[in-house]
Amino acid sequence: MSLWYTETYNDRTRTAVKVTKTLFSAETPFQTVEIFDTEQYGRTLALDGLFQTSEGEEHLYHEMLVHPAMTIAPAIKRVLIVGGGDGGTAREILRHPGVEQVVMVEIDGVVVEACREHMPKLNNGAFEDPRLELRIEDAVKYVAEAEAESFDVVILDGSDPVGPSEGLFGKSFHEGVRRLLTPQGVFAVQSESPILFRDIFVELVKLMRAVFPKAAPCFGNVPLYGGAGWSWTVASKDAALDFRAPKAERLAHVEAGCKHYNGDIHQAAFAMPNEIKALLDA
Ligand code: SPD
Repeated sequence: MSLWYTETYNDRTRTAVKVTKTLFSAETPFQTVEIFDTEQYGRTLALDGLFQTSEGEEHLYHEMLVHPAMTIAPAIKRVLIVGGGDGGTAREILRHPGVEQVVMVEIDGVVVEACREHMPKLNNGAFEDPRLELRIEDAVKYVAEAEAESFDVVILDGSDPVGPSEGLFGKSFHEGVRRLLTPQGVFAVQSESPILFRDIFVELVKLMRAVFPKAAPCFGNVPLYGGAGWSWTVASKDAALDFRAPKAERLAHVEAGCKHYNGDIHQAAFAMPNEIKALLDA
């Protein structure tokens, strides 16, 4: 028997995917975690009824969250991941040979364990990499207490700004990230859909521009998230950092193993549609 799993965004818009089998379902202290099989995208993770990632199209999300930041950052030795329990972000970061240590702070250990068991392709061995330190704890607290200027890159792979991720969209969290980045450090976040969740997108980019000397969104598509286009935003503590100048050696190494990201995509992704430019400049 199959049924439709429906994610409801508001009273105007929904996305539905046909489910063939439920593989995992649990109520954790933080959220409802579900993994199911789908005909369209293969194994799919949902948290609190909201689609997070799927084996079939996750590369469109994880490659765009990670590689624009990782190819432009002046240094990439120490990287912090906030969230990212499915392991896809860690997998992409660890493909950069220049990375010496990754600290991943995920609030919900159930997400990590369920994804390791039911969606192992997502992490592809990242959790066994000796460079990865997994910490199951609240990232808001971790960021507030971590040593200043101790990370070259911070990648925020959170869910939507409801439930356990709400604090990750606030000013004090972003100021905390700025504090623990090195003077030329780079920060990348998933910044929601500029079409479906326009207000959240605009507010977040403006917040990042207020907290960091430089921040710019890049754009792509993640079909699982409503099909209306998605965004990621990169910020830098160095106003002079050129976001359109990925380092050639890193780019060549990483794009060879990507299904989506490459040098052309990098340039195109930072192109700003007129209506978005007007909203962000308003
Ligand atoms: N609307 C869903 C946004 C989810 C962003 N995070 C996905 C986690 C994938 N690692």
